[in-house]
Amino acid sequence: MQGWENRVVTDSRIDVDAVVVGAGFAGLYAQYRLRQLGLTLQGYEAAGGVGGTWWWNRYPGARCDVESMDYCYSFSPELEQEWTWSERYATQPEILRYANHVAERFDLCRDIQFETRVTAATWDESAQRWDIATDRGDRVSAQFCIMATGCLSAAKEPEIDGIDSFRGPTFHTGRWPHEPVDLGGLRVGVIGTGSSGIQSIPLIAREAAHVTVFQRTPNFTMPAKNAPLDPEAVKERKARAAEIRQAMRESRAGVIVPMPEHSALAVDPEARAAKYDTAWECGTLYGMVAAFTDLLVDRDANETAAEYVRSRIREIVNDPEIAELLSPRGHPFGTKRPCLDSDYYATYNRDDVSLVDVRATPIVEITADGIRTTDDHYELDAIVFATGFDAMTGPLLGPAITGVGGLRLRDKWSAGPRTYLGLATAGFPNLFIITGPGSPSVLVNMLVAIEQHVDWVADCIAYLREHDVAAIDATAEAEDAWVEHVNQVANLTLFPIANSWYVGANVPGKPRVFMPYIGGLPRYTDVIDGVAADDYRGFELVPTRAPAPEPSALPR
Ligand code: N01
Repeated sequence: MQGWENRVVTDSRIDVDAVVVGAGFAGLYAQYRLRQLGLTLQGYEAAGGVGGTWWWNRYPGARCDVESMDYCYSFSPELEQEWTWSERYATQPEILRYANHVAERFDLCRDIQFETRVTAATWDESAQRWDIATDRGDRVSAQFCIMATGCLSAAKEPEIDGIDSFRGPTFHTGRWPHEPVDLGGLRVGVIGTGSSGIQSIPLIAREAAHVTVFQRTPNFTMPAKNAPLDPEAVKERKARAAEIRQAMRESRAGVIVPMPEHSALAVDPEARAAKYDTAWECGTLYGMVAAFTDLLVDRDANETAAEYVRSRIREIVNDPEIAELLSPRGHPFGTKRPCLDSDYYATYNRDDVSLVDVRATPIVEITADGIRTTDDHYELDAIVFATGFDAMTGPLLGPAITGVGGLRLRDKWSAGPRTYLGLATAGFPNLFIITGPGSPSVLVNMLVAIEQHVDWVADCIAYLREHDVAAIDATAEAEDAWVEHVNQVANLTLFPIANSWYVGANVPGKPRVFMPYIGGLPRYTDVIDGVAADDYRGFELVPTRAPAPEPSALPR
């Protein structure tokens, strides 16, 4: 638990203007903005402190792959000036220190109850309010419910027989213990080669006696080129902070990336290779993707980038067979989220690291002392599950959310998430989602997306209060049109082809829907700002009822 004094609610029901679920970057900023409006608030957070994803993901090597000076709040120029990041890509402990600093500096925890999970939210039609319950027995009535629950916060263990029979310790990267974990001298198995696996494997390899990586799908990863920040560059950047922040908000992905001019197929092979060399060396997530105009929409153009990465893998990895196993061939470059790494491919040159292709020889079971595939049994002392998350919808469908007429969100979304603008879902009035499905969210710098959403929601609530509106609900027509638009834009790209968490492919039984909005921030900003300017077009606004007259004032 943090040292702050929290408001602990007893089992009697309390009334507040808004409940904010989550105390990650979205929840903290929501506390800040809504308090500014004079709202009474109750926050709930399942973790023991602030920071959201950075509170939970403490695995070795965890760091952000958006540059630290871009991956932080912009709402307070003073905060931006006083905080100085130490590295180009901040580590998890440094980001968590930042979250704690912000919380303390703006006194954001005074209305947050930690170690408390919201279990249910039920719309009370007669009161036009949400009735919210927690796993600690709290009951709260709130006019607004803000779901700041994150996109990648529902950790997912793999469905493997015998998972509970393993005698040694097991860890999930998204639920890493808070006490130090000593893997020294152990034979460690790692399942999963997404961002979490790719970041942690090189560090685990340095510590463990032997690492066996169980890879189902190789991913594209590029060198992060991480380094300490140059104090002069930091000074210069701070001097131009306002201008840069504005440019980030107006950019396609919430970070400033030089926009490409040419098709990958319109330049000769030498020019193309030179462009990819520069992108590879620049050490950013977006460099390669933005090298040419058509990498994410044209299969042949994409293949040039994919083959370039494979050629780099062959250069780095000594054993040609291992290099080939590490080379992604089943999905276009960039359509599963690419990664940034430090020494990932080179780690496979170590004698104490082995790679098992579990696409060719699937895992059959976890035994008391290891992992059995169709081909072999691997003896292990510890297992790390770097198996990802039930992304985007998982955190929203965890609590039982029930809207108008008893409609359950789980039923409404049984064929995939349906939202209006990624901010609201029809039939669930006054429920706002921060960076929800149908918004750019995970495709852009999350901090930019979070500030945009919280600002939009806060402005909306201010409008409702000014205009005596009790409830706001997306109309089914506006929602249908938005969902269709989100799908149409996604289908213009190569993204839906890949079995990624963007389409829910990593969760058995999850409906296959491309969840984020891929139209880019500028287009999205125009839409949501236009909706607000047009008195919340596409929403139905229910006026506050006049209070019931006093009995003495009733006509006799
Ligand atoms: O999860 P993932 P993650 N048997 O879903 C494999 C963000 N993030 O935690 O691809 C065998 O990407 C699975 O295989 P497959 C970032 O947005 C950011 O790594 O489904 N393997 C895959 O290889 C990222 O994209 C940062 O075939 C199994 C892996 O597990 C997102 O979080 C750092 C399996 C899961 O990869 C998620 O990343 C970390 C099974 N039964 C995360 N089940 C940074 O900012 C799953 N897999 C740097």
